[in-house]
Amino acid sequence: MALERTLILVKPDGVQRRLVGRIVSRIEDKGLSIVGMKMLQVTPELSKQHYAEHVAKSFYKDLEGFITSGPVVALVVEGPEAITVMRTLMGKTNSRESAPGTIRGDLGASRQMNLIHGSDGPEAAVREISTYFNSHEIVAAPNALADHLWAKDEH
Ligand code: D4T
Repeated sequence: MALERTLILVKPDGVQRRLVGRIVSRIEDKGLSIVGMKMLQVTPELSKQHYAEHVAKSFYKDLEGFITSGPVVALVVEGPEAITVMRTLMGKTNSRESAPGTIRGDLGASRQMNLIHGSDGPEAAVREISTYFNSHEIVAAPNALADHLWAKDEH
């Protein structure tokens, strides 16, 4: 099973609503490792880079206004199939449709203000991690609990 890294953002709504701790706790509760973490302000330039696939869409202007409206917390999260595990933990993009038990399903009710971003595949993860983090900001952190979280063939 692939050990993966994924780029996670707690979006400005999550920071303003004082949900950073609860969201980070849910990632830790799942057994995933945080190997990078910082707070930053997304600029319009960074937003266009991050949301390159959406720049031409009708909702982009509002999306840029939202993602640049306040600080975000960026994390690099590592674990077996971390990209898919995080997407499942986050829930569907539209928080009104996200299942209870997911971060968006439990804590939000908006499509745009959906609290958290997670890379949607391995290529996006590599690109997004290098967009937000320098290599020296990522810490190699062997998971001492791995043998209690996953079977040998799962990690
Ligand atoms: P991110 O990238 O923020 O984790 O979101 P998703 O991967 O879950 O969803 P996405 O790329 O389809 O959308 C990016 C971002 O745009 C917002 N959005 C989306 C919006 O404001 N209006 C819309 O109509 C859509 C489709 C929500 C997430």
